[in-house]
Amino acid sequence: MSSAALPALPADVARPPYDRDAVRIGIVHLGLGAFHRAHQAVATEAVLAGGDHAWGIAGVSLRSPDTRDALEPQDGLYTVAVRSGEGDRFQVVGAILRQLVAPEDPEAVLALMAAPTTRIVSLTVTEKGYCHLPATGELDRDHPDIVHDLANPHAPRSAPGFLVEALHRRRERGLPPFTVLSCDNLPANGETARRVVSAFAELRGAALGGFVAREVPFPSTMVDRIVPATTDADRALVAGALGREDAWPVMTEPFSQWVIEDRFADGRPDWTVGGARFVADVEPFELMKLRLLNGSHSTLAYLGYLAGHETVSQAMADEPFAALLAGMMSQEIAPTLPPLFGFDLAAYRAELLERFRNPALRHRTWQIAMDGSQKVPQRLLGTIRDRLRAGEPFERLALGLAGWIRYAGGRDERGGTIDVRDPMAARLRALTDGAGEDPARLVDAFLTVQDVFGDDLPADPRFRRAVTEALGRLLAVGSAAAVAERA
Ligand code: CS2
Repeated sequence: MSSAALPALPADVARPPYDRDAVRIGIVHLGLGAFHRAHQAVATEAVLAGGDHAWGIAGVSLRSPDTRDALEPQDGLYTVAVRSGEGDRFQVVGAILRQLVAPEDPEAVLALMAAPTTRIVSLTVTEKGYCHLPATGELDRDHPDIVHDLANPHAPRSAPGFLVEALHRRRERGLPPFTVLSCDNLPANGETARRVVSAFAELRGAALGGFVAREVPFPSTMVDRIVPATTDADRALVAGALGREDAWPVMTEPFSQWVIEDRFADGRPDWTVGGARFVADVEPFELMKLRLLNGSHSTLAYLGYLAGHETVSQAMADEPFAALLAGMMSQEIAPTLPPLFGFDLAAYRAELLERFRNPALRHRTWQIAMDGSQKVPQRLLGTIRDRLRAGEPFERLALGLAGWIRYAGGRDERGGTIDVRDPMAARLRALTDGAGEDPARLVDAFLTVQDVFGDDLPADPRFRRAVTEALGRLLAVGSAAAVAERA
């Protein structure tokens, strides 16, 4: 794949219809992963195709050079493969004009973020990239990257560290701030970003803290598109369809949704041409998506993995799993959601189940199971809190949560080791190791983790009872049977 190869691609492969040399970089994106490339970059591609050339993207990887190493030799071009039971569509995207690797050259990243032409800094750094305490959303001041960035403000490692140093430089130079656009799956993601960034700025000095609090907009967004990690089989599929190698294509579904609060410091692209929607308040959309989609996804990931299902669509083909999810959505989650005017929630739920069934995507349960400590609070615990407040049952949600506890113990149902990826993995493992196979002791041990559960849930006997009972069933009969009991 390269610019020179574009004219020779098969006719049905979409490609940039604009002159890439005429595009200026207006957006710096932190977190150059597959999700960004299949979501915001595709919407931005539509803006560029529409003739507004002020919004090219410079993509920054905060850790690994892998994406840059794959894309740079391809002139930043890559393929988006949209897959479903109906067939595949391919689009080569040109919106990402530069690729940077922050640890190699933090100064280059800061210089670009502080450039007058940069008007938006967007983020997909995953939940843990915010360096916050998941239970409260506050900056984790003891986080090693935060400690590092406070001592070395000119060579930061964390997203808050980069944002604050770049904003500091803009302020010194009398430039307007950029808009910080969080595109991560966090509740009130803009507000979460604002809290950690302004707390970090405040630690660097009251004047900088005040500037961030007063001048920098942090609109919230709801992002939705399923993007499983790319495999070698996917690369082979794309090479076959394009007649060229693409070192790192991204695989996704037809569905895509992006809802954005319309609060920008210095202009923005008209992402509506790429299907986005601008609203005054994103929160109801975010809650709906995080609770219905991600809450179900995580439930399916833990329970499905334990039952031996490798992918989401395999788990969905196991009827009790699909029934558990349908019941959880309609009876336990939907009643907690604020009404969204003109929105058909039942149709949305049905569509979600169809999306999870997509037979053309191989979305591994193990991938979704990652980083549970960072995901569970907004995906399951908020919903459970609302159910407790309303005095209503939540046994399916409790089973999903028990699935996480069982999974985090690191042993599957056949005694094999689970490769648990989570910033708290060692801590959680130690808790479960001490508690053996006794559900009550396991739950007691887990509920000491206030960073995840807060102090309210551990103090609620109804919560403790429901989770202990669910975990008891998981341990006694295994995941498949426990799911069938509650389906
Ligand atoms: C998934 C999400 O990996 C995960 O945790 O639940 O990435 C999910 O696919 C997206 O949020 C869909 O928009």
